[in-house]
Amino acid sequence: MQRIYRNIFVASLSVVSVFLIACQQQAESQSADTQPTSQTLTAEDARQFVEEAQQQLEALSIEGARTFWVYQTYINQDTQGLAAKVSEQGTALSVGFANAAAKYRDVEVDADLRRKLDILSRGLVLPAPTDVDKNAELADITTRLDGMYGTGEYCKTDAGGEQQCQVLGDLEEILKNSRDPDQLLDAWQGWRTISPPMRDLYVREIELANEGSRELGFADVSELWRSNYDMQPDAFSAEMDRLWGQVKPLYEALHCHVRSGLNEQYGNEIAPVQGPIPAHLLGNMWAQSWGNIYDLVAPDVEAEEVDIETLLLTNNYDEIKMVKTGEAFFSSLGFAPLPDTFWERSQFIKPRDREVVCHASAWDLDNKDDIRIKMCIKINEDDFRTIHHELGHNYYQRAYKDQPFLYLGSANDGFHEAVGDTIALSITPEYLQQIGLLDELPDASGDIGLLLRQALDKVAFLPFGLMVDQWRWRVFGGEVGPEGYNDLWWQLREQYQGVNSPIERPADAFDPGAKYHVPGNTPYARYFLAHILQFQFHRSLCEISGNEAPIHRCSIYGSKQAGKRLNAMLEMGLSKPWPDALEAVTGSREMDATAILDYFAPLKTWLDEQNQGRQCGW
Ligand code: X8Z
Ligand code: ZN
Repeated sequence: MQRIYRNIFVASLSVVSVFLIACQQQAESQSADTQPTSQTLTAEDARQFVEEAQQQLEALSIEGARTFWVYQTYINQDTQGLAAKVSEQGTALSVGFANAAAKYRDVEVDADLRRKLDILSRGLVLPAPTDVDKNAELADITTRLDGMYGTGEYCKTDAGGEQQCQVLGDLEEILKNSRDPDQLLDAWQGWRTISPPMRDLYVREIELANEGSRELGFADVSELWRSNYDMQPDAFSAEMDRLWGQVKPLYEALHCHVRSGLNEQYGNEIAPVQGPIPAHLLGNMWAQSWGNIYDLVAPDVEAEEVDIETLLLTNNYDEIKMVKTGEAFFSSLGFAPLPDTFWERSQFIKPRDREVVCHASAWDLDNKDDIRIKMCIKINEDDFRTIHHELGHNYYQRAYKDQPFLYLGSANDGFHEAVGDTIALSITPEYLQQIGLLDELPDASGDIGLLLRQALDKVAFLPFGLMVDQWRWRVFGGEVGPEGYNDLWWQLREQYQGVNSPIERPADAFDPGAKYHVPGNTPYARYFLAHILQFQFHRSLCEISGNEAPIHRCSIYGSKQAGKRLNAMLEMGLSKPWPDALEAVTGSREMDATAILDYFAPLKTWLDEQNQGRQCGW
């Protein structure tokens, strides 16, 4: 996660100080007493209001971000208390601004001012009710949930009677490397023991945030979240469905091939040849990307393998060198190097002696140059790619830093998630050779293997990227009560991903809570969009860079023209509707999945051949 505007909004308003209280009182007294009534409000009033809101938010954002940084890199009672406090104060202030912004609904203002007012009224992720006690309660819950995930571990007593605990990183290693179904199941189930205690807190959190959303004029949190895409909320849901419809046949072909490979490996008992795939067999804790089981489904052809993890290890890459390599890619496109403070202040490695949130994120602490990443890097391909992902956030943040405060964000949240991934699509064998990691280029017969490896991450992710918020939108909308949360989760997992739970889930299970973004309250539709957009960006940037090879073999490494075009989009920040930003890079104003389909076209042909005679679907 990066601190995009919506997150900054919460953090930025989340500031502990007398200063804040003064600001807050000022904001309240202004909206309550000194402001003219909505009948007499003018465009000039609106301009002044927005100006003042921006100033206050900007002033407060730094301390809020610092507090959350310290909390997430040093979780304990004290930092949790501090984080809850700033969250409480920040939400109160932001809700104040959102309510005040609504008063300008009927005032005639220019498009730029309207956009800023809209951002103020829709920018909260979890608005609290104006009631102070409820606001404090919500802040306490959100902070605790974040900490519960960060400190989660699975403990059991070993044969010698000793208590042994495993953290997420340990359990993920098992999911990635083990081919023993019992061990896989144990790790898979074990991680899910962290979340039952989250459920009641989550239920209350939603109650409070729905109430807060209603006060702001939204039906519920679902409508609020879906209203941030320069279109009507229902049109956005339909847009997601449309994009999914474009890629579904490709996903189904991949699913069919993978299920067959797993069946060969594990047999009918564990991995049935028909129906959904048990979720613990796919190499990833959430079955969201499947690259780690490439060996089980790889083509039979004799082509040299390009295994990035092996290349990193044999070339003695350490965590810092991995990040330096990511930075060098951006430099090759013409972006300025990262500041010294990035290297001094980032968290690259999991600290040994304290609890932290390991889930990767990118931060902008001062809305200017104090950009950082927070990761617990492991030397493997997933993390090499994630480093590029996080750096994409940082370079985006730096590119839009001169925008007004309310425009410090991406065109829509999917754009922020897509930038670093776009760069990582250029990690081709040729690029690896250029940077000295690979000696010999594989010939074209290796393309299918490379494409399959890529599809296991990118295509497999699509229905997961979609279903997480399908679940949350329904939960927020009250379509299902707490007793049905877990069943709905698995119903959607099966419907979209064709994946099921390997065992019956206990009555108190709350499996969504074992995925970071649920207790962390990060909207998830953004990742689905990013997985579509990154291929659109890649296709266009490849063209701009003069590439003539098939797009899956294209690397934009070293292309200043591509960098320039990308930067033109990045520096717009949130200042324009997203179709304008998309047009700046691609010339098109529509999100469109044909780019991902083009990229994987040779693989789709191959998968269809492999799947001949197999009964696909679930
Ligand atoms: O959360 C992330 C990034 C930080 S924004 C590491 N991602 C999603 C996830 O891990 O679930 C990137 C891909 C999807
Ligand atoms: Zn991200």
